[in-house]
Amino acid sequence: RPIGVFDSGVGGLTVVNKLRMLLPHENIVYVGDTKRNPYGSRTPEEILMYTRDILRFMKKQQVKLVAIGCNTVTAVAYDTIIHETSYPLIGMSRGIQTAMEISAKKKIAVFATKLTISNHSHQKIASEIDPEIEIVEQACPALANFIERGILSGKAIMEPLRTYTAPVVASGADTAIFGCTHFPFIQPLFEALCGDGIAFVDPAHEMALQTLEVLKRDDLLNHNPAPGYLRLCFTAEPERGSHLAEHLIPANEFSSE
Ligand code: DGN
Repeated sequence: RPIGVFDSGVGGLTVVNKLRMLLPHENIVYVGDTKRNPYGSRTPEEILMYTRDILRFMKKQQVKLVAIGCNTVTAVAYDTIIHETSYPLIGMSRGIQTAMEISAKKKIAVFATKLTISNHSHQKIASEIDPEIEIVEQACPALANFIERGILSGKAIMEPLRTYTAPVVASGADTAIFGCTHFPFIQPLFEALCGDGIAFVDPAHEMALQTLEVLKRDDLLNHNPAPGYLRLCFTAEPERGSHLAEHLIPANEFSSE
């Protein structure tokens, strides 16, 4: 049985990449909701509805676990849908703990969609663990659309990125977390603008580790020695999505069913 991963578009492929590095024998069914993205400017009610649609599809695929490759869904829908699935559901919220471990100044920036930021989800988790932690929240509404169009460098994307990174650099944060799964695809741009003073955390890494833990715990690991397949599904323009995915998934890792 496969693992399901989904996102509003191609962003969740950063999660797929981490999963395939750590769990190369697992089969993966990926859903990119290209028909309804970006999720970042939707309402929580809409996100919940889209998530339920995708989870119905995942159930038909007989998934053994779903990894939510989207921070926006994790922020606004996870607490509800966790009660509605018969298989384990992994969200993206663990990465903030890693960021807290590495931030000497206890000042962490979160780059995310508008909806994730207005939900303050990173802030809530962090201050429960350490009330003294300071979270610098930065919405980046323009970025996901560029990445969906395959634009990962150049003046057009650098301009809004400069606007988003400037206040974070000025804040003195020493650590930043990618609060949107699209952003690790442009990590070099973030790093170029933020300089050496800010270390970046990609929560997809923690998510992959957590997936491994849960698969082991529930005795769900795939012991077949062959490389797992990756099946990509997009709710609109599937050819464009698959074509873009080929560029976003390391070449030697790419094999779809
Ligand atoms: N990639 C998604 C996230 O992690 O929040 C959402 C991107 C979007 O739809 N704007």
